[in-house]
Amino acid sequence: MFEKPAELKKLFEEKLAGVTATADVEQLRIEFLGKKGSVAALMQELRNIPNEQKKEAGQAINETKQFVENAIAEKLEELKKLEEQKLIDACESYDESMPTDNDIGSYHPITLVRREVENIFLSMGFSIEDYSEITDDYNCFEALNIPKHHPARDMQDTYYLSTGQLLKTHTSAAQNTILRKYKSSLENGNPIRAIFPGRCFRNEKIDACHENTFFQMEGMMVDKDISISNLIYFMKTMLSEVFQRDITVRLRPGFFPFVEPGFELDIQCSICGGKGCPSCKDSGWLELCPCGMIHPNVLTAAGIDPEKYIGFAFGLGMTRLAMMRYGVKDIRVFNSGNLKALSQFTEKSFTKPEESKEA
Ligand code: FA5
Repeated sequence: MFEKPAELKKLFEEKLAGVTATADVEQLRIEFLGKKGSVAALMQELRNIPNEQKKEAGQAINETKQFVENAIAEKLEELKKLEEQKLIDACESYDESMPTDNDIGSYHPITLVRREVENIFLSMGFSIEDYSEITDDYNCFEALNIPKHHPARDMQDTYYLSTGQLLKTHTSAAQNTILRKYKSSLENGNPIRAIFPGRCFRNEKIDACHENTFFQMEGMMVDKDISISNLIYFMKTMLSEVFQRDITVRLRPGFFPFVEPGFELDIQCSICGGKGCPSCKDSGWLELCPCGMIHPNVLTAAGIDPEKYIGFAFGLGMTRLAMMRYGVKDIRVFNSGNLKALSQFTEKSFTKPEESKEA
């Protein structure tokens, strides 16, 4: 009877029980499953085993190998969850009732997050654009391939002024203006790379993750050879820079008349770690950054030839990003004017971008 697989399994179990960090799991994997690891060494020993025992010994080694593989995968999963929870708990350091010794005032958390995201996109060659909060039906809807009576308008009812103008419901309202601004530069061979943060307004039923006044940041890139891979790359880079760790996101199909194809990019709720809570409406996920490839009609509306040019656009929910970034459970805190709560966020994690204008 070839005892070594059972002995190896026992040794592995003892070592695994002492592992408390994901990095150590990798060490253990190399030790047991690596090319020069214990399981491979056991395989080598098969050569010296009498032929009639080879089959049984081979099976025992394979079973041990399988056991080690499964146990490592399970342990990794378990430790990842624990480590994530630790980060979440650390991010929950904000306490509304804490006294503040801040006599000189502080930046609003949305300003802090906005600057962080601006810095990230500046470093990737994007320009920062400004756009009015008051716009008109054409820019907010028509130029975005949302004609009158289109059902997509129902989701974005807003406040209308007596002039017929309206408060913008999304930062996409600036797309046509920005595309026109850079059209000739594009035709001279310079890709359009722009972000435009701004305040949006909607007739909204308010709850822990919906406000009637909130911030978004739109982004667009247009050139001759842009693909969905470019879009995903920029989204991933931005999120991992903001959170300084890998973030669990999911991409699913989403319909927006101004992109084709369109996606919903959701982020796992960092308040509950994906278990479900009021901040994410018990789903474990928060819609954060819808995106997609710019619809040809939108390019045409801006005088850009969709046969020659292609691009992506995204609409980042900045207020929700601030919730996730700082562990704020209720979106209403941001517009509350409660200085005790709002002055607890510090600016230590950003530097002011030169091109950015103060809100
Ligand atoms: C839009 O506003 C699209 N303009 C986004 C877009 C841009 C799609 C470019 C494709 C290409 P939506 O209504 O889902 O989509 O809002 C975008 C994000 O803004 C949401 O994911 C969410 O993070 C945030 N948001 C929307 N409504 C609210 C609200 N009432 N309160 C707080 N955040 C909100």
